[in-house]
Amino acid sequence: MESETTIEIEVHLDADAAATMRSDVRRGLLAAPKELSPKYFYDERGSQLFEQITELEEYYPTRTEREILAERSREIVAAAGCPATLVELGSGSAAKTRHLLSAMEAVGCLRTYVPVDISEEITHSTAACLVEEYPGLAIQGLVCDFERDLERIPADLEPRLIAFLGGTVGNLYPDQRRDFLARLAALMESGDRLLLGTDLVKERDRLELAYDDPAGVTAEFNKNVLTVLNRELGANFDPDLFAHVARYDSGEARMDIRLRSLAEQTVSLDVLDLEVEFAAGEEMRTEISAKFTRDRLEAVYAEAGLELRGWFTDAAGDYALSLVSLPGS
Ligand code: SAH
Ligand code: AVI
Repeated sequence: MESETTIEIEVHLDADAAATMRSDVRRGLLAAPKELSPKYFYDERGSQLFEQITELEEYYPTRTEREILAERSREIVAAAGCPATLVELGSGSAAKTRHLLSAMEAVGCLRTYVPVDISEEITHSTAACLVEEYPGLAIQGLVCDFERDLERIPADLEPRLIAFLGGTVGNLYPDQRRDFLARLAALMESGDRLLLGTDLVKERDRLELAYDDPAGVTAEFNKNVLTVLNRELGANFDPDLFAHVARYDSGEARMDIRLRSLAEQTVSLDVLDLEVEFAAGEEMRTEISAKFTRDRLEAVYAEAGLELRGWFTDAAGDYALSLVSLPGS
């Protein structure tokens, strides 16, 4: 790369984002059953806990996706038409993304990386590391809610490879996922490609262990959302009065992750001027994590106006990366 190394990070966690959090949490706590959005897991501590999860023996998705990227990134970059820009949704530490960036650098097409993440701390630290590792790389990061702010992704940097790794698309409900992918499709030009990481359907025992590790890291990650609400919304949740629950729902083909109240209790959220009752044993959903098959994904893409162009999986068939484009492009 001959261009100058630069970092620009726009932050869109403004008054509107705070208002969105207040209305999301109020709606979720007043719903029956109660529910919180997984996007609120990721404060600085939540991002650190997720990084610890990725290193657990039981949590196979990260290392499997890394293996596929390590082996196939050159092929993926070539199939994506050697793009100059890599946009990454939910970029986090971008640990595995290095394989794609290095493959782009090796063929001489890498110019710009656009990390898009709701966690400000991790986006700044990832950008600082990447400019050291890739001299000449221009970083144009966005700290925002990718559902709310998708249309802020720079449009003048095509052809782009838009990566959405880690299986994070599985944390969206089917209607959210359809709208999200259709909005992405509307932003894509014919030369753009989407690279989507998805966990695949497998035996219940492996799935449940991956989301309920014996060391309790996933339990701590799950309960961290309560600490976020305590800080951001003046709440008084006691994380010790909730238990982590992770069950596979084979009918819906998704992990269903909850917090179970260990006692009858009342929690107040001062900023919302709200008091919420929990019955002993009551469960509040904090995340779903959908598991897919190739057929189902083809239907998901078609419904959003997209087409599957490439399929990259590990030998055991545990995890897949899909290369997706607008139809016929
Ligand atoms: N891509 C990384 C991280 C996955 S963890 C990997 O594969 O390991 C999910 C990431 O998505 C976190 O970094 C989290 O902060 C981010 N995230 C979750 N919901 C988001 C949202 N609504 N908008 C933007 N980023 C979000
Ligand atoms: C970020 N996302 C894809 C993870 C997953 O596997 O659904 C989040 C996670 N939740 C518990 N463990 C990991």
